[in-house]
Amino acid sequence: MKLFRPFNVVVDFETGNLTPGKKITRYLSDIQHFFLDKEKVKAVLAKENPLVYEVIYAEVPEEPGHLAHCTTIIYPGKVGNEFFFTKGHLHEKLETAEIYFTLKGQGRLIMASPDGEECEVLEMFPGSASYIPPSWSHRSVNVGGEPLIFYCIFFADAGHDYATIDKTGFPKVVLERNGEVVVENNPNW
Ligand code: M6P
Ligand code: ZN
Repeated sequence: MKLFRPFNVVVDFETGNLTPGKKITRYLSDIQHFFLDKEKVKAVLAKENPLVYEVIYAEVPEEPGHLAHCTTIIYPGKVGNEFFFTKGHLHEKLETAEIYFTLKGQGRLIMASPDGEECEVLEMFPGSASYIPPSWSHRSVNVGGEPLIFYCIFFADAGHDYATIDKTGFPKVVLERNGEVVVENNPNW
């Protein structure tokens, strides 16, 4: 039997950098269709295309038995009064759970059942370890003025299903109203 060799990666709690790792970047143009205020999105994109978040993955085989892990850095920002967030996804293997451990910043983790009938929102803060049970879609939102940085562990063969979220979005949205962070029903749901 060929053994996979143990290895370390190093996570910088301040910057979220994970080394060695493979980085993916998502800009506002990649997630523009999710934001509520279409006019505001257009206005921002006419001037610039801000980096919304980065994910840095440890290189692990996408095979049963392996645990994938990565850091995510969501930059602070809003479109209108709606905070920056990740695309969000279900796992192709619905029966797989995930854990998000927050290192820095303040966030909200929106989770929904596949049909969106159930929705829960957890706070993310340094030291919070959020459990995403099997079958729940998940999107994270930076509600603070600094980067939101968290470390994630999931089954390496879980897969990302974006198609469902692309069609429906999430049942809840996270907005700023009078300087407060509020969670509201998605009017387009
Ligand atoms: C977390 C994990 C990753 C995911 C990333 C960004 O780090 O859940 O698997 O890729 O968030 O989220 P998304 O893929 O929805 O853009
Ligand atoms: Zn996931």
